[in-house]
Amino acid sequence: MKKITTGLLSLLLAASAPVHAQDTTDKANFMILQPSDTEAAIVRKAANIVPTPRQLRWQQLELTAFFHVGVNTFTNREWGTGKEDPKIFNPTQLDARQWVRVANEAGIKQVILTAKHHDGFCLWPTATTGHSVKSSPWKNGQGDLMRDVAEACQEYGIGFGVYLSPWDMNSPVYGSDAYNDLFIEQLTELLTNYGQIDEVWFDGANGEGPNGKRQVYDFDRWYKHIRKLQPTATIAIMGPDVRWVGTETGYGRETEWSVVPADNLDQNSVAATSQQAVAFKPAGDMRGEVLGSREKIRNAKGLVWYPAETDVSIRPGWFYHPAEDDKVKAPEKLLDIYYSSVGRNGVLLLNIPPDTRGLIHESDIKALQEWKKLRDDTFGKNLASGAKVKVSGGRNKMAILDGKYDTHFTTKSEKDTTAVIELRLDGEQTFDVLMLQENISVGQRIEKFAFEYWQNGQWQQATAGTTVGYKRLLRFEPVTASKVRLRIESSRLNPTISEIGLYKNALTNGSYSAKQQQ
Ligand code: FUL
Repeated sequence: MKKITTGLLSLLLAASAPVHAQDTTDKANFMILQPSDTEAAIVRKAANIVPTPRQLRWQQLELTAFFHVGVNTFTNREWGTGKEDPKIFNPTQLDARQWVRVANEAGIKQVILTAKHHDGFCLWPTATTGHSVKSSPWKNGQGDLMRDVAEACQEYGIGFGVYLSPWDMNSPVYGSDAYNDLFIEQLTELLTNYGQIDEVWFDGANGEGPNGKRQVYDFDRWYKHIRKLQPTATIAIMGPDVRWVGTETGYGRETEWSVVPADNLDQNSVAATSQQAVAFKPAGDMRGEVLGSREKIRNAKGLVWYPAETDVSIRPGWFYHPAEDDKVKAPEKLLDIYYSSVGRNGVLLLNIPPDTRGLIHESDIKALQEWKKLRDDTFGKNLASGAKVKVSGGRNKMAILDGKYDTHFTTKSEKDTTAVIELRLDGEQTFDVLMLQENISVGQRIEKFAFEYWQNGQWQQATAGTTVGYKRLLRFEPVTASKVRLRIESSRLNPTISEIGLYKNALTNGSYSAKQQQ
């Protein structure tokens, strides 16, 4: 575990974040703050920072999966050494369609394959090294796991991403300029031979190679190359589009701003109009409690849309270990993680490691199926649908119940930064989950809200929160009422609400207490 943490710690030393062209309106993916900007001007800028199309697509996936597989699967290790004999890679029943089918049936919308982990073993028949599936007995050296997973994703209609470890314990050129060239070649193979690639995931680990040397990674060059070959792919973690949430527990922040300070935006980069042209390395700790509060943005030099991805494994380890077959996370735990990742303005990246047969193990399948059922049973019926909506003032109030993310309610003018939305429900309803969504293509704005129900002649608070973002889920003790209201108490500019949902958690005793136990 310590080693993993060390790997992620190095993210902070060299992470990169996005720079994209500013458009002619007052909306942009990033903004420079001027010394003359008043606090109000800074808050206004923050409220007008929006995701790029690739970030918006990624955010709407909500659920994504990792497949960690490689030589470690066969050595029963978490990190390899780079000295493994490729002959140990010998899954006898490998079926990538089964992996993707299991993920798809669990409602997962995109999967990421560890094409190369830190040990350097490549799961595709690369021309850059013999240390690959080509030298393994699997399919007599004729196999290509990238191809198998890519084809399965196409068949099931889900996204496909690639994890390529910058750290390579096997490559003889690691630690020299030649390695940066080799890495470019590996990217070229992965990004040109397998159709559309939707995410490129870079971990921050930077250890020693076979010569005892460390590599200076040429991230900027790699980003430009990825933008050229797969312009719609998000570059995650050690990349400009998606940030690591800061933990591997599956639990994101209660207050999660997708707009965060970027102190080293460079004026020349900002002037550039091409998305491919620029990238910068954000300074500072991206693991703090709240990253984008007014206090945090007040003294920033720039602001950028840099949303959080919450990665966690369904098992204690990232790779398959037989001893963990009975340690697969329970469906209830996965549900709690769902509330605390997707429900906290994040995208969940759930690792499901294939076993030595080359299959997703039965224990994992069972947990995923039951998790999906819990979500379906909870979210299948919006108890707010059919409600009569009354607002304190504003436009398009019925958009909050039309089931369409792209339409939203907002207040009359930019200056109206509070709102009350009252719902007269279709009769008395019992519920214990609130779902809120802001339309992030307009910006992330809500800073404080409370949700109340009418009982005994007065309003009582069911729950309250700070940020909403793309999606916010909040659990509370079951409430029975026919009238509820959302009070938006503070927003950076006119707030938007795309959707409101009220649900009854399928777990009658457990969901709320599970949350309390965290
Ligand atoms: C970490 C790696 O060191 C782990 O092995 C795993 O791949 C995880 C997702 O990222 O940094």
